Amino acid sequence: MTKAGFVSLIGRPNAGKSTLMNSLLGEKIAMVSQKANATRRRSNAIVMHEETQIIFVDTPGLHEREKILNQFMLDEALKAMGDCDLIVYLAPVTDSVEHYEKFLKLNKKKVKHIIVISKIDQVKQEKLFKCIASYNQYGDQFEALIPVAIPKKVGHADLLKVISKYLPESPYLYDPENLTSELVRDIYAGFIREGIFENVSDEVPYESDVIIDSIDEDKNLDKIFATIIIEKESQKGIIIGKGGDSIKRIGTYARMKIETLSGKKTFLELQVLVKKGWTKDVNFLKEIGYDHVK
Ligand SMILES: Nc1nc2c(ncn2[C@@H]2O[C@H](COP(=O)(O)OP(=O)(O)OP(=O)(O)O)[C@@H](O)[C@H]2O)c(=O)[nH]1
Ligand SMILES: [Mg+2]
Repeated sequence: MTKAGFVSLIGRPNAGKSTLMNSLLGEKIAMVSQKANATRRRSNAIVMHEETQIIFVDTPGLHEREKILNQFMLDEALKAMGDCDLIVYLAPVTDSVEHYEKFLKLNKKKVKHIIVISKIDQVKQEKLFKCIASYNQYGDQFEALIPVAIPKKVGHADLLKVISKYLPESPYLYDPENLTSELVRDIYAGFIREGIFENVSDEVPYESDVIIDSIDEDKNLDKIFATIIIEKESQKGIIIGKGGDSIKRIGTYARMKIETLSGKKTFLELQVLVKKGWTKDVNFLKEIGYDHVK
């Protein structure tokens, strides 16, 4: 009998949720950034481990809700928490246990969870032991605690094994050949957003978004046309840069990620659109896919 189920990756911004999902899949499909609040919507990766199909659900980080978009992001995480077979609660080794206590309160349905401690490659062993000890006082709440160093894949095998143990017997829910059920256009939009996050500073990454206008696929070349939306006229100069160098960097960055995933040469054209106050415009947010904004 095979097993299958949904495993939500939950944790604070910057904990490493998207990095972990990509790493377990062995392909980069989710955007990642050194800057917090990178992920805005749920996305998934279908990982096969022996006879178990694990559908990881990446989520936006748990954070205070300030703007409409942040509320949407928090709701995305809460929905994923309540609607899965198992939660992986991810926390960097440097995080205080207080954040875990807050997570326990948010986990109203008391869905079973595993604690994963990330970034252990960045601290001495003594710090890791102290961290583990601080979670051990809640030993009756979680099923397992697994330290990981994601770039070196330390802890990955253990994690997959433990997750498999807690998933229900079930036929596979997706074709095991598939990497994800996400649309290619959403994955590519994420890569362009990552390009913005990694190449532009200040508030611009948080006040911008990406719409894929069209993808023309050919045997040897994919042509992708996309629009970067920004809030203010003054941000246009920042996105475009001197002589267009900034938008060129963003485009090259995203194109390389796209080509790695598709295995094809890609032509990517980016244009910029100023949409004043778009992050507060509920109708516009709905239009571009933030479907349950309020
Ligand atoms: N050294 C090291 N860096 C890590 C590890 N895990 C994640 N990172 C880095 O941490 C940063 C944040 O990673 P993300 O995967 O974007 O974090 P996230 O939890 O998805 O963040 P949000 O989408 O903002 O909620 C990136 O720069 C990663 O490269 C780890 O185990 N070790
Ligand atoms: Mg993320």
